[in-house]
Amino acid sequence: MNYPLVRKDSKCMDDYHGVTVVDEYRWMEDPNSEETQAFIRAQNDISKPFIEEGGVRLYIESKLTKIWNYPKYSCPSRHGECYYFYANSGLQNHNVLYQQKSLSDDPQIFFDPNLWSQDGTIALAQISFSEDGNYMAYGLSENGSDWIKIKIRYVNSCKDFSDCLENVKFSEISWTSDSKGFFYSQYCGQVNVMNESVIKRMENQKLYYHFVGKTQIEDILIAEFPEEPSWRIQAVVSDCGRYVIMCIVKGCRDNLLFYIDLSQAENIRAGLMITKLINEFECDYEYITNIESKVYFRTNRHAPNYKVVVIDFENPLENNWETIISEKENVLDWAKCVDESKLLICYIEDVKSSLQVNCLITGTLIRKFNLDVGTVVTASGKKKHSEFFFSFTSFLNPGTIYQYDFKTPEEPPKIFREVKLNIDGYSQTDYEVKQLFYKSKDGTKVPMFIIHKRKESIFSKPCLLYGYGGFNISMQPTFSVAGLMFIDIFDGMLAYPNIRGGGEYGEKWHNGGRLLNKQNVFDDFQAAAEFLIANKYTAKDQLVIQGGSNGGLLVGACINQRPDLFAAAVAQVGVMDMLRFHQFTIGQAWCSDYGNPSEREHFENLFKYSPLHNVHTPRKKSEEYPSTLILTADHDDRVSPLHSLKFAAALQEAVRYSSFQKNPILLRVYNKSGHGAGKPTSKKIEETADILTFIYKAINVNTLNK
Ligand code: X99
Repeated sequence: MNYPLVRKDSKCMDDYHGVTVVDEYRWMEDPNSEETQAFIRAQNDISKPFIEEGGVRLYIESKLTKIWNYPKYSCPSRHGECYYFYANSGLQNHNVLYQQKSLSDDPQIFFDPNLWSQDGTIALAQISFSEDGNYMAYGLSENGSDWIKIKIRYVNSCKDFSDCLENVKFSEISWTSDSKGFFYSQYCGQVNVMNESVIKRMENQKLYYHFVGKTQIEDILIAEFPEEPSWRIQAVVSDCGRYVIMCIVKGCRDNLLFYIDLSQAENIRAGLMITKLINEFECDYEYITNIESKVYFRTNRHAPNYKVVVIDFENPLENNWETIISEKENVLDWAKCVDESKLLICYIEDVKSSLQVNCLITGTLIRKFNLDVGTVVTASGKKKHSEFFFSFTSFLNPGTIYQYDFKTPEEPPKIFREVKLNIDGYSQTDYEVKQLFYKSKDGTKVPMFIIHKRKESIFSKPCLLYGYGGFNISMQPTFSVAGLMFIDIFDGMLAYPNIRGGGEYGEKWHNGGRLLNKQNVFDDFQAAAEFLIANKYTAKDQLVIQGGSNGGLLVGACINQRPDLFAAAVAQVGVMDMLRFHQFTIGQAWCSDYGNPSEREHFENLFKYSPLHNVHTPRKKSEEYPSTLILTADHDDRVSPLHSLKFAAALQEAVRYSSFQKNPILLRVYNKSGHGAGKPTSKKIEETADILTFIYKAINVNTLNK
C-alpha cells in the first residue's frame, strides 16, 4: 500500500500530569481546513478503489439490495382517534408514517420523509403527538446530524404550521395535557456555528416551552443552570398532566430529579417553581406513571438490577418510598403503564427479553407472555387504552408485531403483522442460533450468541465477531441483513459476545467494564476470539472483528493489543483519541464510562488503551496489524470524524516502512452522513456493501456463494 504522506506536527504537545504527549495530527481536528479535506480525499482515493476493484462489490451490492427489499412495519400506536405506524415498501430511503382511522381502514400516508430530499439526507428523527391527538410535533435532522429542527403538523389537514424551532439537540418533546404546546430543550445560539458542528462542545442546554402557532423567540424559558454547563435537561409531562418531571443528566448514567407542579400555576410562564427531589448524581430514575402525587420510577437505587418505586411527592423522603416491584435476579429493562392499572414490564434474562404484566397497585404478577429467544424492541400502549402492541425480533426473525387486549385477558397475544423476507426458500429453520458461555481472562463467565447454517459443518468458518461493551447498553438479538449475507455468501458464522460494560446483567456488568475496569471489555472480546479459535469454530485467518462508536474504540484497542488474533477489523465511527474525546460535542458526557483525562488516575488508565496512543510499528510477523477498515462520516457530530482521521494517519505512519505489514489500513469517509441514526437505506446499503467486500478481500473466504 502506498499511503499518502501526511504532515506531522511534532511540536504539538500537551502535558498530562507531568507526562508529555505529542499530538502530531492535531491539525486534523479542524474539519474545515483545506489540509484536512485533502487528507480525506486522499484516503478515499485509496479505500474506494481498493474496495471497488474486481467485480465482487457490484455482485455483493446487487445481492444485498435484493435481500434488503422486503416490506417492513413498525408497531402501531394510538393518538387521538387514529392509529399510526411506520412502513417501508422495501428500499425506500426512510420509513413512511401512516395513519389509520381503525385497524381495518385503509392506511393513509401521514408523513413521508422521502419527499423532503432527493438523496434521503433529511430524516424524521423524532415525533410527539399532543394528548388530544390533534397535533404532531416532529424533529427533522439533516445529513445524519444530532441537531434537529422541530415543526408541527395539524393532524386534520395534514398541513404544517409555520413554527420552526432551531438549536435543538438531545431533547424530549413533551406536550402539556391541554395540547397548547410542549417542553423541549435548546442549545441557544448554535445556528451560526453549524460549520463547526462536528467539534463544538455542547454546553448550557436550557428547557423551554413552545406554544403552537407562536415563534421561537416567544418561547418561555423554564429552566437553565448557568453554573452547570454540562447539565442536560429531559422533561416529561406526567400522564395526568399535573407534573413536569425533569431528569437532569451530566454523563450517560445517573440523574437528578426535579419537578414542576403545574396545578400550582395559572399558566405557563417564566419563573415556575422547581422542586428538587434528588440532588445527587448517584442513580438512575426514569418516570413511568403516577396516581396523583404518587409517582412511579424505574430506578437502580440500592437495586443494581433495577426495581420500581413509588415516590409520594407530598412526602418524598426516601424512607417513605414504596417498592412496588422489587429487584430480581434479572434486569428490569423497562416498564410502562397500560390499561389504567397495570404495568407492562420487560426483563432481560440472559440477554433475552421476557415480558410480563403486573398490577400497578399491588405489584403482583398478573401474567407472563411466552416469547421465543429474542428481543422486544418496542411496545406501544397507553394508560388510557386496554390494548397494546409490541414488536419482537431476533437474529433470524425480521419482526413480528403482536397485539394484546386486556378486554380478553385469557387470549394469548395475537400476531398482528409479520415482517417477511423476500428470499426464495428462506427458512429460519435452516439456521441455528446458540447461546454459549465462555470464560474471560479473569474467569468471568460471558454469554455469546453464535449463528450459522444448520446443515453444514460448524467448524472452521469465516467468523464475524461483533461487540460494543459500554454505557449500560445491552446487545440483544436483532435481525441484520448484513449478518445474513455474511453467513450465506461466505459460508460464515456470526458471534455476538455480551461483553462487560453493557447492561445485560445490570449495574454489575456495566461497572465491570467502565472507568478503571475498561480493560475488561477488551479482554472479554479477545477471550471470545480465543474461545472461537480454540474450539475450531473459526481460525485466525478467517476471523473479522467489527464495532461502531464505543464499539469502534473496542476494535481500535483490540487491534493494538492483539494484532495476531484477527485477520480483519472494521471500526465504524469510533472513539479513538481517549485523551481528547471530552473536548468535542457531547464527549464530556462519556466521562461516566471513560473517566476524565484531566484526573491523573483516569489519564493513566486511558493512556494505556487509547487506540491513537498505542499504535505500534510491526517488528515481527505477529505484530502485523489485521486488514483494517476505519469508517467515519463528515457530519458525525456524536463522535467527531477527527478520531478516525487521527487514528488512521497514525496507523498508516507506523506501518509505512515495516516489512512485516502486508495487510492494508484503509480509511473511508462518507459524505452527507452522520453517526448512524436516520441514515437512508441507499447509504446503509452502500456502507454494508463496502464492509462485506472489504471483508471478502481481507479474510480467507473459501467460496463466494452466489
Ligand atoms: C450519548 O452520548 C447520548 C447523547 N444523548 C443524550 C442523546 O444525552 O442521544 C440525549 C438526551 C435526550 C435525547 C437523546 C439524547 N450516548 C448514548 C453515548 C452512548 C449512549 C454515545 O453516543 F449512552 F448510549 N457515545 C458515542 C458514547 C461514546 C461514543
